[in-house]
Amino acid sequence: MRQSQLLMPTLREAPSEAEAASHRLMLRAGLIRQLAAGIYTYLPLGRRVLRKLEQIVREEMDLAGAQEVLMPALQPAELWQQSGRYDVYGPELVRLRDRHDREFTLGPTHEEVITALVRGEVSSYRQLPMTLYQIQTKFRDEQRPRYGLLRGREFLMKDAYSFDESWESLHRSYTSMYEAYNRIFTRCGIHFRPVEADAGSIGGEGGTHEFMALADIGEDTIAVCSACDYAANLEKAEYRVMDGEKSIPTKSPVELERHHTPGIKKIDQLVEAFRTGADAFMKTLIYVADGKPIAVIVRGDHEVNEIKLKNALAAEQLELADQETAERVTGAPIGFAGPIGLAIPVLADFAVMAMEEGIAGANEQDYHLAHVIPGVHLAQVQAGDYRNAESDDGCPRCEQGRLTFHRGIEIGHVFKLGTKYSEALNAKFLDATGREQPLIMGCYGIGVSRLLSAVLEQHSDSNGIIWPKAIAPYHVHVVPVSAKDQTQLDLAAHITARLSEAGIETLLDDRDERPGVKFKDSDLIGIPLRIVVGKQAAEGIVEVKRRSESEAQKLSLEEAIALALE
Ligand code: 9G3
Repeated sequence: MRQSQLLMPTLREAPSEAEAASHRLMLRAGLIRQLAAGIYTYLPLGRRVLRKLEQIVREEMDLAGAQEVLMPALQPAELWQQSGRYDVYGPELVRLRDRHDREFTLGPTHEEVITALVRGEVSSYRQLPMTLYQIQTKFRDEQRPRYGLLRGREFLMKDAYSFDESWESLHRSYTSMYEAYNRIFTRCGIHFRPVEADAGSIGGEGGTHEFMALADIGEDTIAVCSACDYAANLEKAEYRVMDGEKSIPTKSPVELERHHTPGIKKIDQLVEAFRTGADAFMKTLIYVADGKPIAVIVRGDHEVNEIKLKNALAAEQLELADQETAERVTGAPIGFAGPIGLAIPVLADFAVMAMEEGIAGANEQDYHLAHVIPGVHLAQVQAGDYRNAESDDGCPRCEQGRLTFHRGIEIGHVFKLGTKYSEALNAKFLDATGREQPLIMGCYGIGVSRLLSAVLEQHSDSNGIIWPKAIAPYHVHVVPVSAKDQTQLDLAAHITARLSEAGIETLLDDRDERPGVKFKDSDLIGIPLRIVVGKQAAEGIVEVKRRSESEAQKLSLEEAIALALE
């Protein structure tokens, strides 16, 4: 390809609103341009990379035995009403009406559509197991699209759906997808970790794993064991509850002490006032779960994990109580809430139950109580794991490991759905005994356009992009130094022709630009191998440099071509 013809508008600087490194690089290297918030056009270089990512996904899906389909983006609202999700999602679900005034959604995902399709086509266990997938544009009207392709409103997803006759068979389908994901992300050159995750809104009865690309810009936090392969999204991460933390110490009851603590509500104020550590306090938070107020207590130095709390309560909706509700149920402003004397259910984290005694709000404005003893004052509470795992907590799986925390970008998510959608949409099959059973489903997503951002978050330096070879937009960048020196231009053209004939994707910088501009652009767009044709062109000597290395080497024409063909 001749660069003088290529639509590749590089920029010296990225617009200030681009915060993520990958977003800045995509704009500067001319990979994408924004049409509207969270909505992008892929320019030729970006499209070439996206296509290579798609192709890796497609190859591994096909190898895993999945069959490619392509479903519509326009989905009749009736399907979402049958699955009960039409009213669950708010403005994030794009809704529209057709010319006959019938309601449709622009698909954010395709559980309903694929289940309705299979309902009509699969009727016997002999047709199972079956996994279908597509690579298709999804629409989610995010409130805050940001970081370029990391969180867009229109994006490319590979979504696969498996159909099995039994849970054992689903486990095999799930494992097959899980292993394919490991191969896909490895081939894309991504540093990633599969982690145990929470099923979230999609529901489903089985396990679920997320694939996290390690990157500081990532919105997710994962806990990783230093010794074994345990890794989990912080939403779900467990930790080894130290032996002591399960048993409630039997401390002889002493009188509760009322302390006047005017306006002292925050843990750091309490630490100051009582001259003790945050771990000496019992922090009481009031939540509303499906409309009912509940109190949860965690140690002062811990944070409530709302996903764990919601799962423990089997609640559909969970949110912090507002000031008015908190005052009504505790008799005191937020900050003076405590576990004693509440008429609502109280849940206490194991670490609180393991305290000999603690200081807690007195449920009275400007007062706290010392010598709250779990064995005495919290005997009726529901003890459980309601806190976030902390760095350096013990690993829940192995004896000696410690948890470390990392930021991650969710690039894949696999779910065991069970029969949630097949029952809602009446997708059944006749089993080997002739009985009608609901199909057992799994669903498996990869953010293909998000992958592009994840790769750039991990593969760049101060000069620009460093593409992994498998997904680079071109393999070799041929750069004649002087656009006026016919010898250099001829040799550069010759090299480009030789490589192209050999199937090497080659970009020739035939622009009439100063050498400095050419080299800056070459470093920016990050093509893995550069062949510079300069002063020694007449002697057939060129300079070859890998984008991933700092040193260049002088080679003969044939050596350079041989290297490029490797
Ligand atoms: C919606 C909207 C946003 C959504 C969903 C539905 C996320 C929704 C979860 C999934 C689950 C899996 C198949 C591929 C893998 C992920 N955001 N999810 O269901 F209506 Cl507006 O999409 N789907």
